[in-house]
Amino acid sequence: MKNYDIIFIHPPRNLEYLSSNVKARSSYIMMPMGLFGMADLLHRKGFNVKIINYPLEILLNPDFSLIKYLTQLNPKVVGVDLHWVLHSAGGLDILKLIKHQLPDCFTLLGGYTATYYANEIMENYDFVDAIIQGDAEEPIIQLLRHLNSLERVENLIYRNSGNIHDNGISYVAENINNLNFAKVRFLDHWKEYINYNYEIMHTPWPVEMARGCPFNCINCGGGSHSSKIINNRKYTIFRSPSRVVDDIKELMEVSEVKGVFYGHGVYPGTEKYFMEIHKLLRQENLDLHADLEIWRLPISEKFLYDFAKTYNLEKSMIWFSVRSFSESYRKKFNSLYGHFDTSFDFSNKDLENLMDLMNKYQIPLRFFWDVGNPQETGIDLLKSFLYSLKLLITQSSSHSNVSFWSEPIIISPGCLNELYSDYFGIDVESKTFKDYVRMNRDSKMRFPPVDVSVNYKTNYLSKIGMNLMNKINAFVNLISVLSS
Ligand code: B12
Repeated sequence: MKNYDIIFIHPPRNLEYLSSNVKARSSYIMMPMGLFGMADLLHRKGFNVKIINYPLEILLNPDFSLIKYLTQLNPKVVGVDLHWVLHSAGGLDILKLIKHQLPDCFTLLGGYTATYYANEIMENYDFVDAIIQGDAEEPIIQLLRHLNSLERVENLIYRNSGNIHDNGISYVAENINNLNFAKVRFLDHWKEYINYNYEIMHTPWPVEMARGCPFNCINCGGGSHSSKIINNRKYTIFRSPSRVVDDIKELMEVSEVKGVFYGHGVYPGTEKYFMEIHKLLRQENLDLHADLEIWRLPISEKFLYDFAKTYNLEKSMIWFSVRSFSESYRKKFNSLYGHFDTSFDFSNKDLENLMDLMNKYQIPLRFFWDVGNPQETGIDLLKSFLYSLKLLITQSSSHSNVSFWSEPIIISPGCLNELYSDYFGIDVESKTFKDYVRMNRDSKMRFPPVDVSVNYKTNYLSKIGMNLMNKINAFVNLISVLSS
């Protein structure tokens, strides 16, 4: 008799360097928020479910034995998230170990990366029994009900008598209001997870707002075009403001959580949506801080005033990906690729207006900038760097709340840059899933950009040049963060 219907296991980046670097950001202790939604849904449908965060368990007890623990729990299905490609080596190794030691366990993968590379994974790793592709809420219920008739499970690709069968992606979630993302108790050691996630990732608790995205940022594997290709999603859906606030309230009641990271950005089309959330939060009188990304300018003064009125600003942060501080480069990008990706369509004057408003309402603002955008030359990088220095000097002398951050770009599976790399003048090193596995297995999981490298070169920039520039920019970032 099996005790658990399903155990979800969150993998680290790799197992090789885990014990020495488990507390490093790039061991990737953070789990996809969808796991909480699925665990709660399955519980409500009568299934016995639990989540184990493997890097967290090793952090708490270096002698933790997953196999011993699973033997006690005796699950029918073990589901590993392969959402972020950075978990590819760790995810595979955990499933391999489980299949080897507990051959009766049905081994499952899911998430964006597992979906994008589903065929390659099923062909090359026979210890993976199946993958749920795309949105997984309904398919995972179907899987637990029909483990002996897998042809009835939507979105599933699986093995049958040595052959691989793909049921195709027919389930695309249309209503996510029935999901809860605050049911932390399904995770072993959830209190420790909340604390370490904040301490290691510097990210408050993520809240689901939406599925999909209306934009096409060229490096994003979750944009409009990519979502169609990967998950068969043709439009963006939102949770109702009151359901988002229900989750936040519940989280604050059951845990010490005082901050959230909104999983969808603000842009002219979502200002009203966020302001409805803010109104409900103010009615509840919650002492909350929030991280929010601007996905497109302009953002109105009315919205920023509303944000400032709602949150504890000391720990809140609004992020904006400027990508490049060089105005002339952004113009060049816009003229070449603006019909796909409108994120470069703003002037330095727009940036200055944004900083003025942020300073007016004392909202901390962090710019995210990149090295290695398409058709970006050494001169473009220099201009971007010089503008960042100018900002650093002017902002720190006026004691403003503006800072910068950047990380080496790792091309996301299924993003425009990867799908149409020739068109963007990019030569991606990781062409297959196997390449990503190798890259992640080799990572010593130290602080980026120390051992995190870009995985491509461009028409104008070499990999070595981009890695060097990322390290130089990291100093500017650090000074800006310390002086903001
Ligand atoms: C919000 C968000 C975040 C938030 C919240 C993350 C979180 N905890 O979930 C923050 C800002 C913290 C974040 C961090 C990162 N993110 Co992010 N993020 C997003 C964003 C904008 C929306 C995601 C979302 O709302 N998902 C909805 C939730 C409910 O879905 P879900 O958690 O994925 O779960 C569903 C499925 O994936 C699947 N599933 C997931 N796990 C499993 C497991 C099993 C067994 C099964 C069957 C199914 C399954 O079923 C779930 C329900 O349908 C997307 C872009 C986009 N528009 O999609 C990028 C995106 C997903 N992120 C991305 C990346 C790269 C990252 C980082 C690695 C960036 C970095 N270098 O640090 C980190 C991850 C850090 C870590 N692991 O420690 C990439 C992933 C590309 C890829 N294939 O690898 C995306 C696509 C953006 C991009 N740049 O391309 N992210």
